[in-house]
Amino acid sequence: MDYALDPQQLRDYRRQGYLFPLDVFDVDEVTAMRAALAVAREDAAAAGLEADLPALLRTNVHYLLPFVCDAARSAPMLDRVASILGPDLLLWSAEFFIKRAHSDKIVSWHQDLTYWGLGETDEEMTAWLALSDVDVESGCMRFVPGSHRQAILPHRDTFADNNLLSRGQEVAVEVDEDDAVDVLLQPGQVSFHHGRIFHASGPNRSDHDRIGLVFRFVTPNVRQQVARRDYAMLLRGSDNGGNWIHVASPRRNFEAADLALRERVEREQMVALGAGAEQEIMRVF
Ligand SMILES: O=C(O)CCC(=O)C(=O)O
Repeated sequence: MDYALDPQQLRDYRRQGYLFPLDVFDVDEVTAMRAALAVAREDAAAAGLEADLPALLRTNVHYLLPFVCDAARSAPMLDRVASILGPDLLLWSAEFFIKRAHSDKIVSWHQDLTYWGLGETDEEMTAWLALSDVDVESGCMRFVPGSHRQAILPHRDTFADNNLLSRGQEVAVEVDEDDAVDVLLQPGQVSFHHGRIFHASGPNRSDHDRIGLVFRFVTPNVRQQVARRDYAMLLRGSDNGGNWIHVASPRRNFEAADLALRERVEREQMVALGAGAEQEIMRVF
């Protein structure tokens, strides 16, 4: 079966800078992923990593958890991503955005590509997978249609404690929130968004955790321009361009060698992510 996007969906993505909802995983698959996340929590506790777990889940989790890579690599996901980015696909990052029930955590208005060191590329795209109901009450994302057509604009750091972004960064222009659309998703549905789209999300006022598993896909043409080098996992097709150091999928949760590799990668990526910041960046993204 081919899950490629149809021409109208492609036009919508190009015009709006996002596309949703896409039915990528069914209820059983979501249940299995929620169970795998629960096992990962237990494994982390058994390995003495409980205190580090929020940070380990928050960034570069594809170095640590096989089920995350399996989801990224699945045909229903990759066929759709390939419709937009082409046949050669790498995973640059995977991240959990979890807002606990009744949490005040928010994400300020920003453009993803601002601090990644990957330039203004059109060849990066995020797939945001809902592993819970995601609605306005639980703090869904909001997108400003068409804002991806702008360049990367200046951002200011807030370092606000309740902001899930590393620097609490927010785009330093007035965002007309009346223009924004709510990204409502059911478990198993995915939204795609362009790396320059203005987006944000509010607190979770619901009784359930809001869980997003986020994949940042790139093509071989994308290049790290600020840090000395960068790393990605080849998921489909080929990459002979030399822009990426290829990493393999983990075989088990939280293996010591994978934890060490992830730490090395994050130290290198920090050069781009922390550029110009007035405070040390504790979380990576
Ligand atoms: O999950 C959220 O609320 C925000 C996620 C986000 O900013 C992103 O995926 O780029």
